[in-house]
Amino acid sequence: MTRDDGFFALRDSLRSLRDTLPALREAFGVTPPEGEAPTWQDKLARNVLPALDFDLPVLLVAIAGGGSTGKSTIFNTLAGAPLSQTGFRAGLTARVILAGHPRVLSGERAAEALLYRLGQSPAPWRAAEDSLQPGPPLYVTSKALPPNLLLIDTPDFDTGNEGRLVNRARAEPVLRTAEVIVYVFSNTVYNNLSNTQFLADVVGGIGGRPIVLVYRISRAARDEEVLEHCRVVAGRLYPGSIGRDGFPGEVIGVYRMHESDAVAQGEALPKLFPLGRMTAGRTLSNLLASLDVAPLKRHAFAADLREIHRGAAEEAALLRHQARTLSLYRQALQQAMAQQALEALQAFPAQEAIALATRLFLESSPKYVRWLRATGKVVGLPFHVVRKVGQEVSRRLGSGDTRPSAPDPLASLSQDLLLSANELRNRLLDDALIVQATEGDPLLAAVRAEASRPAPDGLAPLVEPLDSGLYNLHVPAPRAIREQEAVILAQDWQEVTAVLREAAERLLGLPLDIEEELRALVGQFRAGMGWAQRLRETFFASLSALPPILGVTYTLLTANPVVGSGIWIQLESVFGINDLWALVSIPAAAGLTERDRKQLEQMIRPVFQLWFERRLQSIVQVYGRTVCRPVLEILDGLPGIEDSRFARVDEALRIVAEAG
Ligand SMILES: Nc1nc2c(ncn2[C@@H]2O[C@H](COP(=O)(O)OP(=O)(O)OP(=O)(O)O)[C@@H](O)[C@H]2O)c(=O)[nH]1
Ligand SMILES: [Mg+2]
Repeated sequence: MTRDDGFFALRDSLRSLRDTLPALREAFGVTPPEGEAPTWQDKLARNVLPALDFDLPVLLVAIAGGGSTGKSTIFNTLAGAPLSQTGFRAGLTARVILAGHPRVLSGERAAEALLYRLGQSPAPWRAAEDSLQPGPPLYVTSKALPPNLLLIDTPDFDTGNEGRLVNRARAEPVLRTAEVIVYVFSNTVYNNLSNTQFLADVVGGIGGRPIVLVYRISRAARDEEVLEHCRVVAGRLYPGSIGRDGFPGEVIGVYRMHESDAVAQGEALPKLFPLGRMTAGRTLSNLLASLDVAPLKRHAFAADLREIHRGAAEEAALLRHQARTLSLYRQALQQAMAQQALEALQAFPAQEAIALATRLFLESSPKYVRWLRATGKVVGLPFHVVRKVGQEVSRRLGSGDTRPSAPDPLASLSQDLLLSANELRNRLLDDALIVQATEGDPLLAAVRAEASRPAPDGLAPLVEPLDSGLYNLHVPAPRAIREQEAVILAQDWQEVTAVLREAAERLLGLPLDIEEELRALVGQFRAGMGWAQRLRETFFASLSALPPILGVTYTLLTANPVVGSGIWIQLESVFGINDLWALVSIPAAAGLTERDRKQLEQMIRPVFQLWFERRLQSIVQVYGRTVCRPVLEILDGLPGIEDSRFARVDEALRIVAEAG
């Protein structure tokens, strides 16, 4: 950690705020009209960042003081060129001059930004005489200046003009602009109250500035005497703040400058002799170069930084809220899609499922084959043709290779898909998606958390408790979605219908690819349950009495269902929906004994779960490609709460907020 790290951290944070927050805002589709950026952004770009937007810590130092004290002479010495006119007449310098290394003072815009408090656009310097005429501030580059120093020469603030000290009003914004003030005074005025009082008023009013005292006095004066005079001046500037060496902490350096004819005649440059312990023998340039710039900038821009922080934090909070609203909506939409898919998944191909399970069971059980052989149903079949046994069972169950003989299952599935899709579309047009949840649903937790936060745009979700541990979650549609109502409405419904019909064809029956997975499961539960040994001929007989397609109903249940005539199957959390149960109904006419029902349940459960998982996913995907596509596309195009830019903005805000 070097001393400059603080400066770079502050600079980079401000740059990051300048770039990241507006980019995020834009990503949310908000673009303020030209010239109507939020105040914080304007302040940041115009006032604060220009003073930090350098590749090295740069200090803005103003040379201030009474008339004819030698300000311009020091300015020229540091700048390495006669930029400001000097002379014996007090009140000579009539304008502010800003000088900097070309690396930092890159042009008019930089000068304007640095001097924004002066309220006048600076003009380029052409000749030293320019400083004699009143007018806008001047700016000039000099390669002799150290790049870390921006130097301001100022008009004196004590020239009398019809009894009024006109320069004082002008000096205030200049001193406010400066991050460090070099105060030049001479022996004749050091004890003059009115002179120091003005500066005291200003630096007091602007919350203090670090100050370097330059005392022009005869070389005959002893250092102790010189220091004593400087203490008097310092005490006036910062009353009540006495620190080390009898100087207030704000005084960071003291120099004496001898009266010199050579200097007055322009034959020599003035020399500044360091005095006092805080100066520690350093030249003025070295002293300034050794300063920790970040706290000085923070100090000079304290009010601006506070305002920038407040505005940016407020905007970040709003955008974050929007991102959370979007993410909640996306989750709710997933659940709504899953719920609508459930409604279309009413027909479980039980016959096929039983046949498949049986076949896989047979294939995995040589014992069972022996049992079948013993019953004489499948005589003398070698093990390698055990597959045939499965097919035989299938045939006996009225299924297998033949299609289930329901009343046009394809037509009814297409119809269900379409109805569900239509309902889904209507839900997308609502101001809020309402989805049901139980206590364990992550969406419920997310909605609760969001409902407890402030909603700057008024879009707050709502938790509505229903009976028996169920909740209705009202998740507001984000602005971006509402704005797309027309797009959602304008969807080509015929095309949607065609896609759904085509999907229905692929969704009939059991998914082809579940066999392998099921085989493993069958092995597991056969070993666990031991139902194999108890399978009886009458069980198979009872299966053939089942209707070809069994109706399924889905219910959110917070307590285990009472076992009834059907088969209850608890489903693994689907798309964040917990506590979901399916009831595969078995008509009483099937005449299953309790034992048969149990056996059927054990056999059907894993197939059902696999079937359900795959089918549900497929249907949700189909809805995602059709009815929900416009909405999902919008959601995909918008930043999520996990967008790294939020974290960057937070980090930047944290650094900007740090006490200076
Ligand atoms: N003898 C002597 N004269 C100096 C010294 N420094 C500056 N001067 C002279 O004092 C006069 C005033 O100096 P400036 O640098 O113009 O003073 P200033 O503070 O800029 O004055 P204004 O711009 O009028 O406020 C000039 O003639 C300088 O040459 C010094 O150290 N010794
Ligand atoms: Mg001057």
